Amino acid sequence: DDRISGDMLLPRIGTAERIDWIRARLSLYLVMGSVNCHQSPEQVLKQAIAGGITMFQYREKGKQALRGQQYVELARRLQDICRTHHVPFIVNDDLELALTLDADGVHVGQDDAPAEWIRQRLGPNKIVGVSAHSLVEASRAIAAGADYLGVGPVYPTVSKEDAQPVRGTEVIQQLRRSGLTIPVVGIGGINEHNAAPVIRAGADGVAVISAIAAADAPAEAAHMLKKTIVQYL
Ligand code: 3NM
Repeated sequence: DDRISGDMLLPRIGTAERIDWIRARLSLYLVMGSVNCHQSPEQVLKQAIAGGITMFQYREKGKQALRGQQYVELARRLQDICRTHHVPFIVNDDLELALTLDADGVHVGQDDAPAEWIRQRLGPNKIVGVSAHSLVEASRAIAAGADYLGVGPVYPTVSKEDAQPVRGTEVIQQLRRSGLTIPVVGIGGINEHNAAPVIRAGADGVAVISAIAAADAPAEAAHMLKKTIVQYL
């Protein structure tokens, strides 16, 4: 079935409509787990949606991360919220959870399961995102069937322990200069004050954790970020 997050229709893989659909939903991508939140994850997600996020990734990582039943139950609750508001719900690095929940897609890094495998197991009617840190990794991800790329870290981040060296907007520019048109989000240390160069470099949006999840007012934070992005898109 090609219906995702409740009743949205994901256009067929390989079509221009599919690419446009993904691109539009990358403009403000919230990535989050319970560890990143200063209030309940459900409250943060609801406020972030009210503030204008366009996609959500459940990323439950780190020493304090939920496990087992609690991990699955939080995922279900966040997925419900996403469905109600027609926001795609993507699972970070856990194909089995994505299949169990019938999530809208999976995002994998370079050290996770290969993107080819994820695409094969999910089929064409789900979203596959891949983290890429270079032109070579980007090209491989595209060949493997990625719908979009996450490129980072653009700026220093406190949210990922094993983050690669900071690359600024260089890799994003390089991808675009080399003619790659795949939808791209910049990630890593992005906030309303430094988002503009990411979009100007050729990204279709930004993915953030702390700028929204750790904000005192997530709705306000999302809204301010969205304003900046839309202005430069
Ligand atoms: N991936 P924040 S950086 C999850 O470079 C993640 O691929 C990165 O969190 C990458 O917005 C990162 O708080 C953390 O900096 C992003």
